[in-house]
Amino acid sequence: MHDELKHIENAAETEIRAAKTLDELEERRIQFLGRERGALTLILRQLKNLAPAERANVGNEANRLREKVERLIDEHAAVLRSSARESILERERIDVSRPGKRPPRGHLHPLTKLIREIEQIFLSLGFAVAEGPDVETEWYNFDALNIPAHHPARDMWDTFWLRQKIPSTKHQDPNKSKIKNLETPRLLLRTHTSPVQVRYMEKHQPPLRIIAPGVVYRYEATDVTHEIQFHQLEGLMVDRDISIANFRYVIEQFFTRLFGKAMEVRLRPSYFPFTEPSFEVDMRAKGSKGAWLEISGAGMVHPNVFKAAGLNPKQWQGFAFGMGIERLALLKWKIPDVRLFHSGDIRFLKQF
Ligand code: FA5
Repeated sequence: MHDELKHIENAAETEIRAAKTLDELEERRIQFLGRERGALTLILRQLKNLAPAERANVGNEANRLREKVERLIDEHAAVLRSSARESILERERIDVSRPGKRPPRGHLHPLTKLIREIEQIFLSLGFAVAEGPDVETEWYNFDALNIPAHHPARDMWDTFWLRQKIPSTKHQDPNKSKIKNLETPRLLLRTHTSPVQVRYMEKHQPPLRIIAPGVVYRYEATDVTHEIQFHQLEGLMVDRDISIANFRYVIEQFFTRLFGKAMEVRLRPSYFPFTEPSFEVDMRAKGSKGAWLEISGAGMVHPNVFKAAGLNPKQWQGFAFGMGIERLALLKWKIPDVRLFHSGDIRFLKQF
């Protein structure tokens, strides 16, 4: 019996430790401790055949061995469980440093990028950024800019007028009928960003330096350089002693920084009702013999505009300019057709 117990003990030690899974370990438990045919159980069953002294002796030894086998099983179960967890962790490991699958993402529209770049350049020159509404009144878009009703200069801007409900009268087509109720301003989609000049000067005392980028609308046929909806960049600088030389410097600085090379400008006499004198601004790379590109309208702020904004034209002087942002973009990126910007064509937009 002692030998048998010794044999079981040796077998238990090696075989329990050799179990590779919890299932195998359970088989080993049944093999040694199983109620029916467990090796140790069989020994304990034979105890009754032994002499009393021998019985106590072997009984003690067998119980000690059972405890040992139970302990071996528990210990090995713990080992198997923890390595099972490790293998699960290993299998399900997530390498957070691996490049992921990116969801497709859009990016800023090229015009938005360009406008932000323009704003940065002017901010660094000490200009603030101002805004005005897209739906404008006739007063700010025209009258305050020295373009009274019936003035032929109104023809310079083909206007989208807004149909309005006039209080206490029938529907009127504002293009055809005179509005008797002068309290109700006629509304339109602004044809240029110049109204922001007036709105800003009403609220701010000079000296002032602003740009006003924004969307404008014109009721005209589209082609490679004309859209019915496009962006303008308005600029305005007012102080006691501002001259065309100040304008030249600012605008040359702007083009030089925007195009990343030294640019020069040429001013040609022109006409705008809200500036006097007025000019068209042409530009080209400095020192180049290339063609001049017409890029902006500009001039010295007309005294009537100061008056409309509540400023004394004897006290203040300023320059203003207005240019098409799409036209700048066409030049900067050598794009052949302005209509691409609003086409929504992803193949075009992806290139920026
Ligand atoms: C004006 O709108 C004046 N308000 C500019 C100005 C401001 C002059 C301040 C003096 C002082 P004009 O109509 O020329 O001017 O338009 C200015 C620029 O807008 C043009 O030079 C051109 O670059 C751009 N532009 C005009 N029409 C269109 C169009 N249909 N599509 C795209 N860009 C246009």
